[in-house]
Amino acid sequence: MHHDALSEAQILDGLGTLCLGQRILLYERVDSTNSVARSLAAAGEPDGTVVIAEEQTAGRGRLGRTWLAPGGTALLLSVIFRPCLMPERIQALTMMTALALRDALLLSTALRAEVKWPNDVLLSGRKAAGILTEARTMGTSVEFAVVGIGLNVNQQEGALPIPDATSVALELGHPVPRVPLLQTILRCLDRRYQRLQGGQPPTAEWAAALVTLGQRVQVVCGERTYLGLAESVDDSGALLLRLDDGQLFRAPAGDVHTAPA
Ligand code: BT5
Repeated sequence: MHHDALSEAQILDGLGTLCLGQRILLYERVDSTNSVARSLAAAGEPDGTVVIAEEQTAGRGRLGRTWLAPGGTALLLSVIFRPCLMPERIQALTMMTALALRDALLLSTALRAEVKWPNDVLLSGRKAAGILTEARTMGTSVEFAVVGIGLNVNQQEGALPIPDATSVALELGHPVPRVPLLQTILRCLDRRYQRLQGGQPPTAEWAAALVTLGQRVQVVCGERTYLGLAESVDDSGALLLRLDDGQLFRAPAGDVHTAPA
């Protein structure tokens, strides 16, 4: 197994970002970088702080699911944001992060990633990264948000938890050094965050990047399943599904599966 250790000094070397990674906190092992980042944010840690871990003992997905990655193989990080966003626009952070991951994968590995609604990044149709955005709101504003990124980098086949997952190394046929890839991700995120803070929402670009749109899909929202054509998304990140009876259904969150034609 390829193991290239991360170091704060290497990550900061020539980083050149405006906001992201002004502070980088690197841990060998934590329960979840999102949990660590949330506590730090609640204690006043500034916009752009990055929490990274080599290993998580309780990595989280949405809805109590787990995120699994063997130590030292993946990129597991959470970014603290203090965005000028209304709480109902918080998914803009997930959108910009998915786009930044796609940008960074193209720049740094030449792989062409796809974005799947609502929070996945795919390589060759398989899940290579997941994004978990959590926010604390105060009235009509977002006090802080934590955006967690789990990107499969150097995992080999047996090290992936589900058959539908892949890694950068599996796609390229060889492992890659994680530090330059991480730096590229932070730079791409930094640029997109500046744009978001400047008032430019990522929705149109995100919609254009989504493989989900135009597909006939099954959307699972809690206990219920809806079948229809994924028509568009709105600024809150919700999926607009054209049901077979012609009605438009708005799915604020959920999971999509390709449906038989
Ligand atoms: C996600 O949830 O995809 C968000 C994952 C975010 C993980 C990062 S790691 C750093 C930060 N700290 C945390 O504690 N979390 C964030 P969701 O869409 O609910 O998908 C979760 C599902 O993805 C699981 O139930 C598995 O089926 C699958 N999964 C778990 N580990 C995976 C992996 N390494 N690669 C691909 N799929 C995985």
